[in-house]
Amino acid sequence: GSVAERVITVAVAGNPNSGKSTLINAIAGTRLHVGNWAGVTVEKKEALFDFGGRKIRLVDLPGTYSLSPYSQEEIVARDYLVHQRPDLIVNVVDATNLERNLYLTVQIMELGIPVVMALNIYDEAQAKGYRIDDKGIEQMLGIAVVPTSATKRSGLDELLETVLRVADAPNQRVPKKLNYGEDIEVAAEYLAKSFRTSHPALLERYPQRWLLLKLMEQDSRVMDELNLQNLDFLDPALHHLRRAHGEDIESIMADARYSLASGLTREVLHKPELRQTELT
Ligand code: GDP
Ligand code: K
Repeated sequence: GSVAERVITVAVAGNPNSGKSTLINAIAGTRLHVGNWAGVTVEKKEALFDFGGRKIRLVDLPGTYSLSPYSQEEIVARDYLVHQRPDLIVNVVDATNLERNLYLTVQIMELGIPVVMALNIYDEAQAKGYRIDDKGIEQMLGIAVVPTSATKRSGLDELLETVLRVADAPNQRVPKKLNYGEDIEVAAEYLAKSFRTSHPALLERYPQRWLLLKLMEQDSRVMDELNLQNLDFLDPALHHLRRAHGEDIESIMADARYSLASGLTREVLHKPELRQTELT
C-alpha cells in the first residue's frame, strides 16, 4: 500500500507514574480499547486513530522501571519490543524524576528502535524551577524529545507530529549506541565475534546490541528462549569482565546503565539553588 495507508505502530513505554495513562487517554480518548495481554492478567490498552492524514496504532506497554525478566509487567513490555518490533517507541519520562526515568530510557535504546521521548509532567518541572536542556538530550541520545504536560493537554500535537516525522525517516533516527565503558564494550566485541562464529543465525533473531548485552548478563529469559547446549562462546567476554569487575556481571551492567543515566542528568538538568529558608 501507499505510505498514507500504512499503519504506524507506536509502543508507549515508561515508568509507573510518568503520566503514561493520562497521556494516552488525552491522545486517544474514546478510541482506546482495553483488553489483556495474552496469557497474563496485565491490562493492555490499544488505539487506532488518524492523525495528519496517517493511521497510528498506539500500544500501551505496562509501566516498568526496567526491562529485566523479573516481573510480568517487564516481561510483557520487553517481549513486545523485542519480538513485535514496533515502528517506534514513545518513551514517557517524568521530567521531575529525570535520573530514575532515564535508567529505563537507556535500556530502551539498547533495542535500536527509533525513540521519541515525551518529556512529561513538564509543567511541574517548570514550576519547581527546573531547567531541562531537551536539545541536549536529543543530541546526546540521538532521539527526538518533546516536552508534554498530559494533564494540560499541552505538547500532544507536537508529540504526534514528531512521531510521524521519525516514522518517515527511521534510519536518520536510530538511537545512539551508548558507551557502557571500555570493559563492557571490549567484552561485547569478544562476544560478537565468538557468537557470530558459533551461532550465526541466532544473531539475526534479536536486536544485536540488546542480545549481546543480555547474553553477557545471562538473562534467564533469553537463555531459555535460545536453549543453547554449549555456552563456551561466552567465555572470552565473561573472563574479561570478571577479571576487571568480579563475579556479579548483572550488577556490572546495571551500574553502567545507572552511571549513564546519572551522567546525562548532570549534563541536562539544572535545579534552582535551595533558598536558605528551605535548607532549615
Ligand atoms: P501512569 O502510572 O504512568 O499511567 O501515570 P498516570 O497517568 O496515572 O499519572 C500519574 C499522576 O501524574 C496522576 O496524578 C496524573 O494526574 C499526574 N500527571 C500525569 N501527567 C501529568 C502532567 O503532564 N503534569 C502534571 N502536573 N501531572 C501529571
Ligand atoms: K498510576
